[in-house]
Amino acid sequence: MGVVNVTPDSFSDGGRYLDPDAAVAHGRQLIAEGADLIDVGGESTRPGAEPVGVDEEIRRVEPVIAALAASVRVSVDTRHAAVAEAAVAAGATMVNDVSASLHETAARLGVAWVAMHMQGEPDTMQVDPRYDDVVAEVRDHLVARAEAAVAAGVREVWIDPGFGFGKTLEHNLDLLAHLDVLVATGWPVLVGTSRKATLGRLLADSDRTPDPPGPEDRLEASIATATYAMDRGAGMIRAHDVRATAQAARVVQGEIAK
Ligand code: PMM
Repeated sequence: MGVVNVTPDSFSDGGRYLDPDAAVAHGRQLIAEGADLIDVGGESTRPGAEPVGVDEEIRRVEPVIAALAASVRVSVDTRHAAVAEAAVAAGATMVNDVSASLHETAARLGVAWVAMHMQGEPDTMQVDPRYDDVVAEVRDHLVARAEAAVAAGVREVWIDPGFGFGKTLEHNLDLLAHLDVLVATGWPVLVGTSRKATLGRLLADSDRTPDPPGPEDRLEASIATATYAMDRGAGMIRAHDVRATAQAARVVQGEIAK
C-alpha cells in the first residue's frame, strides 16, 4: 500500500503532494515502483494537525482518486462518511479508517474496510496513552470491530494496530513484537510503521546520535520493521518508500517464504 497524502501537514511528506497533479504523478511513481494499492488521504491525523472540513477533504482526494483508480486499486484514508462516499464514487474500493467507525458506510458502499486501532483522538492521543495489556486490548478491539463490520455486510475487512496512534514507544514495540497475536485472529493484518516517530526515537537511542533522524531519514528502519512484520504474517504494508518496501516483500515473501 503506497501512501499519497494530499495534505499540507502530514508528518511524513506534508505539503509535497497538495497539488493534485503532483499527487497523481507521485501515485503513478509508486505504482511503477511496485505498489498494489494506493492509499489517498486528505486529512492529516498527526497530533495537533489543523482540522479540515469535509468539503475540503473531498476537494483534495477526489481528483487524485479519479486519476489513479483506472490503473491501480485505491483506498481512501478518511474518518468521514461523506469523504468515503465521494471517494468510492471516484473509484476507490477500500476505506482505510483510522477511527474504525465507518463499517456501516463501507457496507452500504460495497467496499473493503480497514479497521485501525487508535486510543483517543488525534489531537490528544499522544499526551498520556495507557493500557493494562496493549496487545490484548488492541486485539480485542479490532476483532470486535471486524465482527461488527461483517455483521453489517462488509466482505473484505483488514485490521491494523495503528502504530503511533495513542501509543508510547513501548506500546508500539510491544505490538510489533507480538504481531503474531493479531495474525492469529485470522483477520488479514495491515501494518504501517513507515517513517514513524517511534523509529526516529529508537535510532536516536541506538545510533549514538543526539538528534533523532527526521521522517525521510527513517528508510532503513522502515524497511526493517516492514520485513519483520511480513515475516510475522502481515498481509499488507503501508509504505511511503514503495520501491524499497516492494523489493523487501519480493525477497521475503516471493523467494525465502515460497
Ligand atoms: N498511519 C497514518 C495514516 N493513516 N492508516 C493505517 N491504516 N495505518 C497507519 O498506520 C496509518 C494510516 C499516519 O501516517 P502518514 O502521515 O504517513 O499518512
